[in-house]
Formats: sequence, C-alpha cells, structure tokens
Amino acid sequence: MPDDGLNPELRRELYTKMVLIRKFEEKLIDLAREQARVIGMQILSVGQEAVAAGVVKALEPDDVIVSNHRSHGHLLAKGADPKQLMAEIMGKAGGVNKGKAGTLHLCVPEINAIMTSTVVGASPPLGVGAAFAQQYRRLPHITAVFFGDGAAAEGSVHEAMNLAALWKLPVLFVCENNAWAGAQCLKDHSCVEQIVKRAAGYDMPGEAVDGNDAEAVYRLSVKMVGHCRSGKGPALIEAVTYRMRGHGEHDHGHYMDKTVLAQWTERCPVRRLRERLAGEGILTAARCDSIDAETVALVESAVAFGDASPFPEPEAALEDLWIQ
Ligand SMILES: Cc1ncc(C[n+]2csc(CCOP(=O)(O)OP(=O)(O)O)c2C)c(N)n1
Ligand SMILES: [Mg+2]
Repeated sequence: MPDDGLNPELRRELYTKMVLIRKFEEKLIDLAREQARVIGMQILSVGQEAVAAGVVKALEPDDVIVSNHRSHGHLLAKGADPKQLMAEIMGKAGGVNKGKAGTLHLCVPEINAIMTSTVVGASPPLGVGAAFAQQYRRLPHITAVFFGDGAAAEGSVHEAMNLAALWKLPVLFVCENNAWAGAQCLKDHSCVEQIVKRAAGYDMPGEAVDGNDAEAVYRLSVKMVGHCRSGKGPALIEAVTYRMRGHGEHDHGHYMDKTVLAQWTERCPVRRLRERLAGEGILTAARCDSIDAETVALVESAVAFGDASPFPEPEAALEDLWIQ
C-alpha cells in the first residue's frame, strides 16, 4: 500500500521523479528547435511536474492511468522507460509504440498507462471505460485520469463524471488547472473558475490542492485513491498550477502576462521540493546536484538511443492493427 506518511525515502523519490520529468522535457525544448530531430508538436508539462509525480506516487503499479495531450510527465511518473519514450517521441522504431504514435498518441500498456487522447475531453470517458472494466472484473484497481481545465468545459467530461458517480466506478478524476486552454484563459471559457465545485454536482468528493506542491498533491491523492478503491465511487482532484510555456513549443505564448509567469516561476515545484528537503536535511545540496547530473546523463542516453534507432519501415503501418 502507498505510504501516506511521506517518509524521507518517498520524498526523495518524488523529487527524483520530478527532476526526471523536468530534464526530459528541457531536452525536448532543445530538440524541438532542431529541424526534424523530434516530430510534431511538443506539448510539455514544465512547471506541472508535481501533479504527475504526486498523483502517480499514490497509485499501485496495477492501477491504470489515462492521459491527454500533455502526457510525458504522467508516463514518466508511472515508470515509462525514458529511452523508449524518447525514441517514440522521435518517431523511431525503438519507441514504446514502434514509432507509430509520436508524442501525441503515446501509450505504455506494460505499465498500465493504457491510453492517451489528444481529443480534448476524451480522456475522462476513456478512463470511465477502464474503470468500468475494473469494476466488472472485480479487480481491486482504480483508474486515474488526467485532463485540463479546458477539457473540464467539454460535455464529454460531464457525462463521464455523471456515469462514474452513478455506477460508483473506481475513477480518480485529476484536473490539472493550468489556467490556459491553448491561447484562451479559463475565465474566458468557463463560468466556474474552481473546477472542484463541479464535484458536488455529481455527488462525489472533490478537493483542490496546490498543484505545485508535490507533497500536498501526494497526500490528497492518497486520500482520494483510498476513496475510489473502497468502492464508494469516483473522486475529483483539482490541481491548481500554471502552464509555464506556450501551449506547445510552436507557441511562444505572447498572450501570457509576463508578471504572472514570473510569480509562478517563484513557485517552481522542483525547486520548492528541493529547498524543503535540503532545509530538513533529507537531501544535501550536493546530493541534489548529483541527482540532477545523473538525470541529465540518463536523458542524454535516451536521446542517443533514439538517434540510433531507425524510423519504422512503411510496412509496419499495417502491423498492430485491431480489426473486428
Ligand atoms: C475536441 C478538441 N477541441 C480542440 C482541440 C485543440 N486543442 C488541443 S489542446 C487544447 C487546449 C486544452 O486545454 P486544457 O484541457 O486546459 O489542457 P492543457 O493544454 O492546458 O493541458 C485545444 C483547444 C482538440 N485537440 N480537441
Ligand atoms: Mg489547461
């Protein structure tokens, strides 16, 4: 069972995982600027690492996650191999989906990261389907589904929440409220700015949390995961965070207020946890530096793995198809 005591080892793991997500995506920022080194839009979770790390840490390995277009952090937190993930993002045959998914259609079934959907608002109904299967098969597992504040305004999300609550499905809805949906800010597309208020409409527990505090996210996740696993039905977490870059690396975010960005930079989840753990003597500054260096080396080896892998053969497009 997950330890909700936030012991030192667990806190170090949270930190290490967030560093991995940050360094992995910082590398993607570099690669996205090189012509054809990575293919397609790079939609990153820089600044939102605490949500992925905190929620997934509260799950069991057999629990399922369903993610959306901003998925790298969720997948790395769940245990995806950085080398195969990087190769996939590069569109290479050595990738987790043999180079046929790219960054936007990733899945890693071996670690129960069974689907991502780039259709905004599609991941909650998919998560409800996975949770229905878990309930139907009487499995003790739950499904955590990640979606954005933009998705929260989609009809499909309301239907998913209604059905999950009605059928008491073991699904944890995790809304990453990063204040933006593309170039549109939350208050311009939703009459309710606190997404968590919607939980009451479906008679399920819902709580908001500082999405830039990995330990707070973890603590709330342990509680909500416990609720979902107990058979009482779904729960909603609203992780309040901020999108620190444009929607993707193609978007320079000229419409974003630089003062607000600077305020959120001060709240960087990676630095906050580092400072807290260093302050409590749980990690020394030197150990933090070596975690950073080891992670950079790991990410470089992932890029080398991707570079060395070939692109898939055209015939491979016809493999792995499911025809009913
Ligand atoms: C149904 C649908 N409408 C529009 C889009 C284009 N689109 C892709 S991501 C995005 C913004 C989503 O915002 P949010 O759900 O808050 O997630 P975030 O990008 O902030 O993580 C939009 C409008 C899409 N992919 N699917
Ligand atoms: Mg958003």
